[in-house]
Amino acid sequence: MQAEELTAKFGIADVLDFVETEHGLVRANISLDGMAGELYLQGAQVTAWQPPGERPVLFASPNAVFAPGKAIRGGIPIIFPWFGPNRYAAAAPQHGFARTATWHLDGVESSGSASLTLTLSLGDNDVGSQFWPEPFRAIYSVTFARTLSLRLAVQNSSTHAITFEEALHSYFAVSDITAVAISGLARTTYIDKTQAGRRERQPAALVTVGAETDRVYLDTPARCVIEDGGWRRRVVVEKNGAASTVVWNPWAEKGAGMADLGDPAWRGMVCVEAGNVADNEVRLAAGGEHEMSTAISVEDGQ
Ligand code: TA6
Repeated sequence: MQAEELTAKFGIADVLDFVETEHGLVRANISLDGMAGELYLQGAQVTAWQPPGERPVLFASPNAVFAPGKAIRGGIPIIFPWFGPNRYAAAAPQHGFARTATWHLDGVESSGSASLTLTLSLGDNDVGSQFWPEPFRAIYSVTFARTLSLRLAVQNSSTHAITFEEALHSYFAVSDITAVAISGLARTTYIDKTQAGRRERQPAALVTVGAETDRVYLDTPARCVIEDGGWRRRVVVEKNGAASTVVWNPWAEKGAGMADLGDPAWRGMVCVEAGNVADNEVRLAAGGEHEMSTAISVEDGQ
């Protein structure tokens, strides 16, 4: 559906409208009681969320590419149905097909000035992936409010069990990556992707970043808090149905080498992702439904 049709069908004056960008992507603009948000139908990707009186909470790369079929660098890409490179098909796109597919907007629910929920879906008919030819339906609901709430449900429409990985690959804006500490991962095991997947133990209570960091923390359903000493704020990431937590920053060399990120943009982001990855991948019975959700909120820091 085109932007005008979507605005006619779902638009709410001064709260929600849809635009088509110069590159042909459709974006929803949300404005609610001083809270601002954005979501692209491509990837059902939230690219902005800013509660009233707060700095932007989500990082959007100044060099991001907004083009059909291209992953957008920033916001909250949906990673599904595989995380990273596909273990069984080297030719498959990194991080699955959900983030570059165009999702359907199925519904909008508004509760006055308090919150606005968009519900989107994607099915096997929309993607027809040779790399993951499973009959499925994914339903994603995003609630923009003082808290940003995201819920991804996956339905197995086949007569056999399916297996998949998933993540809400959230990019958080930070004052500087060296001023950040992440709690909620102490004494857990992580897969270190900078060390060929070696498994390590997280010793310290707080995760800090002083070099390229690319870790899949296993069996970590607890909430995480990103303490930003520079902006004196805490970003709280609650998780449900998500057993893994991914922490990523490419650091200087890789960051500068990424055309859609660059230097010094890499300093202003940290990914803390709720997901089910590697050992925590989801095995879903025939006809079953799996749900994962995350809620992001901001508190004043020390
Ligand atoms: O979530 C961390 C990670 O898997 C890293 O390995 C890094 O590749 C990052 O995702 C970004 O991936 P992308 O395909 O968006 O460049």
